[in-house]
Amino acid sequence: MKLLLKSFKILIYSLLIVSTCAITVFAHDRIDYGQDKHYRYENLLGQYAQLAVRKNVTDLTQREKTAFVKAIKTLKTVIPAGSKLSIYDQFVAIHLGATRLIHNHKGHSDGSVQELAHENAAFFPWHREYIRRFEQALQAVDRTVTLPYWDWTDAKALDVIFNDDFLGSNGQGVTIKIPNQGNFTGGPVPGAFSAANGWVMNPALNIDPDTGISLGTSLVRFLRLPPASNYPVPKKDIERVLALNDYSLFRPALEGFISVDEQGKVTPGGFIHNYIHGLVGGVQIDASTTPITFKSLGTMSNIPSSPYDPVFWLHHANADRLWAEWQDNGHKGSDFYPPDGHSQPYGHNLKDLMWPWDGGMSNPKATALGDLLSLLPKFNSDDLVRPLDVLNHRKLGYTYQTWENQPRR
Ligand SMILES: [Cu+2]
Repeated sequence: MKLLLKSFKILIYSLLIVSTCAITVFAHDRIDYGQDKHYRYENLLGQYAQLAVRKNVTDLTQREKTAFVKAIKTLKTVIPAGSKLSIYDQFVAIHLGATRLIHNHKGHSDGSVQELAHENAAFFPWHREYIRRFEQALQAVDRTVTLPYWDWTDAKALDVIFNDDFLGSNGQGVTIKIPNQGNFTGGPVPGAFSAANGWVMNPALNIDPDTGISLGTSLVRFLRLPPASNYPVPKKDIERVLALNDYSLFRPALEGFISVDEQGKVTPGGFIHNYIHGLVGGVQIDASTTPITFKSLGTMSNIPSSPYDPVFWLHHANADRLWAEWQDNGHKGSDFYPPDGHSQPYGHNLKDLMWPWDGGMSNPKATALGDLLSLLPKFNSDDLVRPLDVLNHRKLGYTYQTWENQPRR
């Protein structure tokens, strides 16, 4: 009898737990999470997993800011066995490689330089995988750290991020005179991310791949240098992009190659994600060329090496958050992406493997990038990632805080 009672109790308890789980899963956007920014989430196998919660940078506590900077600086100093680069620099090398390598994919490559991570459909999937791996590297240093995101429509965010107590201020020491606009300052960043404090960039990786010219060893910012000086990004601009149903418009609109107005008229230009790269790094218009070209001055505006500015991770967490929001908002599943069948260059179709997680299927050939090939980290042959594999960010083990505090539209 006692035993029966005991099993009955256990049954009741498990029922209680199951019903709590059901509510929990149903309302997972509203669950409290502990101070370590993880909350329990029932995964597909019915087991609890911890989802890392990415917070708005303006909501970070001082302790969280300090932990984030400390973990980043640790990755900058730890050099894995057999590597010439620190873990942080390996991440930069991968980004640079993805922008400017020649890949020979068996059966479908013409041997030309390919962009694996930008300017096409894999922009969101590739960066989702890339920044998740970086977040996991940070968590190997300090398991409480998650990537904060930079909501570009948040006026406060700029001062919170570019502050001496976090990612450092604007650069200093260089004055640029812009006709009719005044004098603007930028240059090497002082503080925790200065070369004097150990933030020394590898000149072979901090490079303009178009010219092959190295951009030196210091983190450089020209914050809000005209013409890329408007901040914050208007909320309606983001909402208009989120309302686009077609991924082949949503992606270039958020990446920043087109803008789509209310009437659906498409204008080419540099907007949103691309614009923010310029807002931090600084770009100068060179009117002496036809067509007019833009010269990047700082680290963020030279996109191939831009992960050398630690704000890169916050910037891309936000791009990923907006993609996730678009997905949650009626665009779940794989129907929206280029299907298998090579309609796009290799790496951008739904079931293409994304270099460098392609099991060695591509044989990258360095172009003008010196010994980049010898610097790249090696990945296991079974470490394979396709756009299809990263469409559900929760399956990758993280979510965004936004949806817990704000009513969904
Ligand atoms: Cu990128």
